[in-house]
Order: sequence, then structure tokens, then C-alpha cells
Amino acid sequence: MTEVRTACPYCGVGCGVAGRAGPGRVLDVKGDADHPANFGRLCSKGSALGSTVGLEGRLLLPEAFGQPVGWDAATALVADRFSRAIAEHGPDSVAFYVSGQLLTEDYYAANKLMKGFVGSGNIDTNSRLCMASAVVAHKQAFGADLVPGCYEDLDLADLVVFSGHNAAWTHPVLFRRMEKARSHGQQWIVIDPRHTDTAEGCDLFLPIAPQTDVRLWNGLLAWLDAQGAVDRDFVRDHVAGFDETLADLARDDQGLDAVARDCGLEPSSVEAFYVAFANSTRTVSLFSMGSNQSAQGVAKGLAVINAHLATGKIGKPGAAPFSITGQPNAMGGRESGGMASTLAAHMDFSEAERDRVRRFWHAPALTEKPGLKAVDMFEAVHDGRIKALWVMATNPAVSMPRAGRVREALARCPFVVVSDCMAQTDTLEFAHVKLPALAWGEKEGTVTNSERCISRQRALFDAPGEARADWRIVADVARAMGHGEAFAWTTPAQVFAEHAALTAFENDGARFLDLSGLTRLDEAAYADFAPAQWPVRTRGANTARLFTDGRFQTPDGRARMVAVAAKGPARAVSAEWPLSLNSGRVRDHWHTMTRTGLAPELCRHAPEPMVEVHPVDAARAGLTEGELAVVETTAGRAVVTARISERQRPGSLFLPMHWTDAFAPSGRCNPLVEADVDPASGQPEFKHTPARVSPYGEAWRGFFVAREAWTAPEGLELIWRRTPYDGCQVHEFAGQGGAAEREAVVEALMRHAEGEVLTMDDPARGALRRATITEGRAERVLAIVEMGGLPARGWIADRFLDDALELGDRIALLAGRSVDTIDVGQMVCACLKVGTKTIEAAIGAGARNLDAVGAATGAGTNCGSCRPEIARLLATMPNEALNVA
Ligand SMILES: Nc1nc2c(c(=O)[nH]1)N[C@H]1C(S)=C(S)[C@@H](COP(=O)(O)OP(=O)(O)OC[C@H]3O[C@@H](n4cnc5c(=O)[nH]c(N)nc54)[C@H](O)[C@@H]3O)O[C@H]1N2
Ligand SMILES: Nc1nc2c(c(=O)[nH]1)N[C@H]1C(S)=C(S)[C@@H](COP(=O)(O)OP(=O)(O)OC[C@H]3O[C@@H](n4cnc5c(=O)[nH]c(N)nc54)[C@H](O)[C@@H]3O)O[C@H]1N2
Ligand code: SF4
Ligand SMILES: [Mo]
Repeated sequence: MTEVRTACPYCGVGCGVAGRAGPGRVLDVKGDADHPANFGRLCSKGSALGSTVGLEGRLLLPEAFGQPVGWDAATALVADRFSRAIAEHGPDSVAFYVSGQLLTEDYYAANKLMKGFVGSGNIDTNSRLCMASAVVAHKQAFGADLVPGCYEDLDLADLVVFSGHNAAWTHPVLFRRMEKARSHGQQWIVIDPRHTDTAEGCDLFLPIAPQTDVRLWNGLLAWLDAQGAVDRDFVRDHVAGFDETLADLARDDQGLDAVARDCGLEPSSVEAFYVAFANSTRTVSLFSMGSNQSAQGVAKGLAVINAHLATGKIGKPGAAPFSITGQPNAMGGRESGGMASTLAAHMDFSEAERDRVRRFWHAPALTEKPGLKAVDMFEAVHDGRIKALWVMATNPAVSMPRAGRVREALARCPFVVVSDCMAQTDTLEFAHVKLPALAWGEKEGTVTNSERCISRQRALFDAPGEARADWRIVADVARAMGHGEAFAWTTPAQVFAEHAALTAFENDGARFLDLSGLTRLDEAAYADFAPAQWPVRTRGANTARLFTDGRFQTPDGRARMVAVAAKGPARAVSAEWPLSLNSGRVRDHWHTMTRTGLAPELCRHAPEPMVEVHPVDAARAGLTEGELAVVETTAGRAVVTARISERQRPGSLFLPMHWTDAFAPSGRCNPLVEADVDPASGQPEFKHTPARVSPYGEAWRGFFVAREAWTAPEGLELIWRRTPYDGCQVHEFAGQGGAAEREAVVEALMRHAEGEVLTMDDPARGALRRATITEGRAERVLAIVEMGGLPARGWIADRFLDDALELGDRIALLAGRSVDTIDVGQMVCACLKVGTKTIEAAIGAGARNLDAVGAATGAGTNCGSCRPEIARLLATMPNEALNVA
């Protein structure tokens, strides 16, 4: 097994991965010790990559209208239907919806085809849901979409402000880097309506009222000015718009009390934030989805940037406003022009820029204008303006706001093409043509991470079935549409070289995105390419920080401060919809679970969809911990488990975004989220929709363990969700009916059961138990109860790994776990598979701090994203002076 160095396909940290692949697609991964993003570390998701590379569930053949077809036929069909729509209805009648999980080469090919050869701007990416507001803020402030800082700044900073960023869960490896800096005195301030794991050990937590960040940051700017904490020299030499911005602020009361009141915070906390910001030269303000995913996302970004510009905390070691990217290649998409609102290579739609790109591409039909942004694009699909849509590497039926309406749009669209690696996603249900794409570990290309660092993804396995690289699928269709010469690449290195050449084309230093040093990478150099941060103006160059000389990409070289007004959320809460529905990520899942749902170890920490509710709101609604709750908004409804938590802000609910039809049909978040967008960026307000919550009122509950994934029995109104385990699937469900409904469930789930059937019923508790055993192996286990508890799932699920069940275990399948096993409890450390009970036992046995728990159990010693949770368990220990640092 030879070692291949590649990059992780999950988050925008962009960790280097060293993988050894063996026969049967066995894969061993570790962190690449030389990669500048992670220096050898990986988080739980990266560490579990080996569990996600099997061929189970893969789409391996092209399909058209439900039938497998060859690539030639599939390519010809797509080309023909797109060409016909363009001929009959014009170029704007077609669209591509793409993704930050494509490689830069894929993005480049798709963008070139749509904007240069189809002649429409209608290519947009799921980065519209993610980074669009930061992009617009960067362009307004810096003159282009430029990320000033780098990860080293996170090591060097004295103060890190997390503004709507749950780094402990979403960028775990960077979080570990900051934990190290923290042990040398770095301070953390967390601004988030929820007390996240990132907030767990911070110096100051600001539980901000939803959508009031602009007020808080504007208040900071006014306060800095009043205190004389502005860097006058920096502003004089490098910034425009300072006086106008300050004058604009003066129209409101920016006093601490007024700001604190509007943000729902204590004046003393607001002041502590302001003082810390003023006193620390080396400050990094990380802003993420709590900032971008807002109808005022651009203003939130600008308000952060304004404070940094006014104090000169930019372009210096340890000082930057830092928009952190979510997806592995959100940055590459922005660079290549994958957003409808940019043209290509950081050029837009001015006459001169269009002319330059037209000449470079020899484009016959360069688009004259930007295209439709994601939400508008799906509206245009819904009302019939778009006749042909090609979705690549994203799952909009799950991840778009108003997902119910997006599904309607997809169902109405005359021609839908979906390129994906998996055979079943919620979006593929609507595809007329399904195109099998190479997955991570099979594809070759480049990605750019949050710190502008370009890294190679390299193949570890041969291409399975008929799957092909996304760039090649696009290029083949382009050729079939008659654009042979412009799409004649035969390798990804050629595509990359062309992309690099476009960034360098007629670039006299005016455009910071400049890959001049990479235009001549030949196949061998591309194969060996080592990570580099752009601009890369000469071969081997690396640019860690931008703006170190105080020059920005504006005509006069000055950064712009832009006055931004504080506003409320797009929709106010009301008596009918009194709560603010927030949404986002859990620690171990990735988006729509098409990959992390394959790794049982990643399904333990948050096994099923839930809503987090503050105890006050729960009491008001009559909700009990662990019962099912109905969450409703004007857009839709979900039924999920109630998790009652002090860490939630009163008046707010939190629903994870991840669950899909495949795992929890009634637990999907996005049918509930309204599509209110920022007017400039088009990014939806995923973090706030007025909502209400109430008990579902289940009459009984049950679970069903089987070797395969089952869907809910037809014709019954069950709340159904599925959690993968090693060797089996655990299905949880509940109903509102009586004994007849329970009997019907037993009938449906035990139908055609073979082998020995064990039965144990307890009519007094409405309890029904069934287990089937074939040749000594557990095949199905069913437990239903009207009153009282259900047996622990973990032990039963583990029995599906046994080849010959012992007598005692057979009985215990029905009755619950046998006496001599220890239930490990809820999974805390996904990397080393350590549960709460094991950790509590270690604490009970004398482990008094994080390191001691790690030494005793292994928990928290790999990626560390569970360390805040272990710290919380430690903190529940009585009467001891604990050291959790
Ligand atoms: N485990 C995991 N990691 C991931 C991903 C994943 O799916 N799973 N996805 C990746 C992607 S694509 C992205 S974009 C990133 C996202 O990374 P993050 O932005 O860290 O993740 P989120 O959970 O979406 O949201 C962050 C926080 O914003 C808070 N928030 C909500 N409203 C407000 C508000 O009005 N003001 C403030 N200040 N905060 C608010 C939420 O409570 C939440 O804690 O994660 C990346 N990493
Ligand atoms: N409520 C709510 N909704 C949200 C968010 C939120 O915070 N709250 N966050 C938003 C954000 S920030 C994001 S980034 C989006 C993410 O949302 P999506 O992009 O819809 O989520 P994924 O599950 O990552 O979808 C990627 C799809 O591409 C497939 N795939 C993976 N690799 C490849 C490849 O190489 N080629 C091809 N062709 N296919 C591939 C996967 O199997 C999967 O089906 O969700 C957004 N939606
Ligand atoms: S932090 Fe985790 S998910 Fe993100 S790139 Fe690194 S290993 Fe992958
Ligand atoms: Mo994202």
C-alpha cells in the first residue's frame, strides 16, 4: 500500500490527509503531518473517511428516464435537451446549480460552458447559501473577494472573536490550533444566541438576540471612536469612508445601554467586549454562518470589517477580519466564477472585463449580465422560465430554504440532470438523467481552503463502474453541443493551467487573484503540487497574508468603510409565531448525510433529529425532554425529538439541517425555513424564521433493528427515523393511534420473517416484543411500548455483529441487555468511540481534568472536538477543584 497525500473533502479548513488504500477499497487515513492547515491532525469526520469510501449506495451507471444508458447516449441527450431549450427559449431558459464540493477544475469547466458558450449567467452554487454575504462584503470593503488573513493568525492572535461561528464543531482542527494558543493566554469571545461547545470555555459569552449583530458591531465602532481607540494613521493612509460611516452611526444612540438593550445583552458584557477589542492589537474576528446566513448578512460582514479597518487590525500578524469558509472548495468556486454574480477569475461584468474574458475564452456568446441567484433560480424553475436544469454535487431538495417549494419546482421542471456520486439522494428523485460522478478518493484536482491555500486532491482508488470526473462530464456535453475546441482538455492539469492562465491574463498586478506562477504546471508538476496560498505570482511563491502594505484592490488602493444600518430580522416574531427558529450543524454530520450517514461512528453523537428548546419555552409549550415535538412555521412543519437545554436562548429554537427523507422524513429542517434573502448577496436567512413548538402527543413508541434500511410502513402515520450502526440499522418510530395501530406495525415489520420468531408481550404496558433469529444470527428485533421505557439500543445493535447468539443473549434481545454488559451511554468521542458512561466512570475513579480523562479512556485525544463536552461532564463533579484547561 503506497501512501497518497490528498485533502479532506469536508470542511473549509482543508486538512491534508495521508491515505493508504488496500484491496477491497480498504482505506487507512491519518493527518498529513506536513500540510500547513493541520500539521497531522484530523477531526472525527476526517478520521472516519475510511468508513465512507465503500461502493455501497453508489451511482455507478448513467441513467436516463429510469433506464441505464451508456455515456455516449447520456451525453448526447443532455446536450440535445439543453441545446433545444436554448434554441427555442433563449440561453436564460437553462441553468446549472453547482457546489463548493466540486473541484476548481469542475467549477471552471461548468462556468466556462454557461457564461461563455451557452451565453447565460445562470450558473449559481450552494455557496449562495453559505458565503455569498461575505463575498459581497469583501468586494465592497476591499475591492475584491479577498480573505486577508491566514491560519497562522489564529495561532498568533491575543483575542479571537467568534461571531456566529461554532468552530468547535464545524472547524475542529482550527479549534484545536486555537486551544493551543489559548493555553498561552489567547482570549476568546463568543457571540452566538446559543451557548455552543465553542462558548464552553470562553472568556466572554455574548448570547446575542437573533439578528442584532450589526447593532453590536456598530456600537463597537462608535465606542472605539469615542474612546480615542481608532488608529488614525492607518485610517488616514489606507481607508476611505471613515468620517461618513461615523457620521451615519451618530444618527442612533450608540451608548452601551442602548446597544445592550437592543442586542438582549448585559451592558457590562458589551463593555467587556469593547474593551477587550480595543486593548488587543492582535485580534482576529471569525465570522461564519451566524453572520452570513441573514437577510442582513452583507451588513454583518461589513460591520465586523469596519471595526478592523478603523483600528488597523488587518494585514498584520494575528490581526484580521476572517470569513471562514464552510465547504472544501467554496473558495475555488469563488475564484473560478461559479457564482451567478461574478464572471470568472474575480472579474465581473464591466465592458472591459467581459471583453478580456471573451478574448481569453474565444467565447462566442459571452453572457452580458449576471445570472439568477439560487433562490431566484429555483423560483424561475418553479414558474417555468427555466426549462432545463443541471444540478452538480449538491442536494437542493434538502438544503435550500423553503425546500417544499424547491421540490415542487424540481417536479415541474421539464428536464432535470443531476450529477452525484450516490444513487439515492432526495434531489435525485427528481432527475430525468442521473450522471455518476467520481467521489473523493477517486477524483484528481485542486481545492482552495479558507486561507487561500490551494491543495491537491488525489485519487486513492480506481474509478468505480462508469463514474467520471465532473469536469470531464461537463466537457463532454460541451463538445456534444458543438464547442469542441474550447473543451478539448484530456486531463485536470490542463484545466487547471487554463484557469491559472485566466487569472494571469492581462493582470498587471491589479487583480490580487493571480496564479501566474502556476500557468505552466505540467502533468508531473501538477501531480506533485504542494499546497500554496495565492496570489502565486512566481513558481514556488506563497502569500500568507494580504494587505500587508496597506494597499487594497480598489482604484485608489484604499479600503472602504461602508455605513451599515442595524435592522431587525426579515420577519418579526408575533403572538402566533413567538419563537425564532435557528438552524445549523451538529458535530459529526456533514450536510445532507450522504457520506457521514455511511459511517456508524458518526451517527452516535446526535442519532436523530431534534429541536433544542429553552426550559422556559418548553414549560410554556408543555414539552418534556425526549418526547416528540412539532415545530411549525408559516412555511412548513417537522416532528423531532425535544431536547430541553439551558444552553438555548429563551425565545429561540435550534433545528439541525442534516436529516433527509432517507433518514427521517418528518425531521427535515428546510421545509420550515422561509426564503428571505439579503438584497445584495441573495443569501437566505437560514438562522431565523418565526416559529412555534408544541408536543406531538405520541401514544406509543418503538424501535426496529434490522440488517437493512427500512422505510416506514405504507399507510400508517408514523414518525420514523433511521440510525445506522455497524452491522444493522436502528429505526425509531412513534404513533398516535391505539392497539390496532401497534398491531399493524408489528404485522408490517415482521412480515415474511424467517427463522425462529421469539415473542414477548405485556398487554398491561402496551408492550410488544419480537425477535427473529436465523442460523444463530439476529435478523430483526422489534420493541414497542405504550408506557415505560424501551431497552437500550446499543447492546441489541451490537448483537447483530455476533455470528452465533448464546441462549442468554437470545432472551435478552427481547428483555433488554444482559446484566454483565456495560452500556457505554451516549457517544461523546466519535474518534475513539467513548461514551458518557465510560467517561463518568473514569471521572468517578479519579480523573480530574481533560488530560486525565483522555489518558484513562482515550476520549478527546484525537480530534478534540468532544473536549468541551468532556469539560462539561467534569464540571458536574461535586466538591473538587477541577482543572479543565
Ligand atoms: N460538523 C460539520 N462541520 C461543518 C459542516 C457540517 O455540515 N458539519 N459544514 C461546513 C459548512 S459548508 C459550513 S458553511 C460551516 C458552518 O460553520 P458554522 O457557521 O460554525 O455553523 P452553523 O452551525 O451553521 O452556525 C454557526 C452558529 O451561528 C449561530 N447564530 C445563529 N443566529 C445568529 C445570529 O443572529 N448572530 C450570531 N452571532 N450567531 C448566530 C448559531 O447558533 C450557530 O451556533 O461548517 C462547515 N463544517
Ligand atoms: N437550514 C439550513 N440549511 C442550510 C444551511 C444551514 O445552516 N441551515 N447551510 C447551508 C450551507 S452553508 C450549505 S454549504 C449547504 C450544503 O448543502 P448541500 O450542498 O445540498 O449538501 P451536501 O450533503 O454536501 O450535498 C452534496 C451532494 O453532492 C454529492 N457529492 C459529493 N461529492 C461529489 C462530487 O465530487 N461530485 C458530484 N457530482 N457529487 C458529489 C453528495 O453525495 C451530495 O448528494 O446547505 C445549506 N442549507
Ligand atoms: S477539520 Fe475535519 S472535516 Fe475539516 S478538513 Fe479537517 S479533518 Fe476534514
Ligand atoms: Mo456552507
